[in-house]
Amino acid sequence: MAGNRTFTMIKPDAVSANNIGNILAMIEKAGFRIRAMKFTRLSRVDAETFYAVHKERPFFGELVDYMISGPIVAAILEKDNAVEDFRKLIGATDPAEAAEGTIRKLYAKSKAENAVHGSDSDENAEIECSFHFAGREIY
Ligand code: FUP
Repeated sequence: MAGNRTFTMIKPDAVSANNIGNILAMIEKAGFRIRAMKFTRLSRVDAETFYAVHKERPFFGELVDYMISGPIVAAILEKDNAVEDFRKLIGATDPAEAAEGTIRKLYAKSKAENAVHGSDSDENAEIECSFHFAGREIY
């Protein structure tokens, strides 16, 4: 059975473009409830750990540099079928390929600076929620 939680980050490009409110509005309008949220900035070690699965990819260095270039918003979202429904709401990794009406189509600048993160499986959602909110109360 699909889980009901996913993890998101509003990435540095969307924060610096003043799109936190617009993106959160789309998330709430799509039926997700925000269960935890923080405005923060990743350290280099945080970003390298979070994206460790991509460490052999050619874009890893740029990805880490970008993710620590400014503050982000991290949040735990709840909804039935959360992971899959959130991936649909954010759209394809590359905004040029993202469907109309998706968050990335509207707000992402490029494949690298693509506005939002969404967990890609229930297992990773659990790991990513813990990475950012371990030990914190979830309301
Ligand atoms: P997604 O799950 O849609 O966020 O995409 P991936 O897990 O494939 O990639 C993780 C992040 O790496 C993306 F958000 C952006 C970055 N990336 C690049 O910078 N270049 C690429 O070619 C692919 C991904």
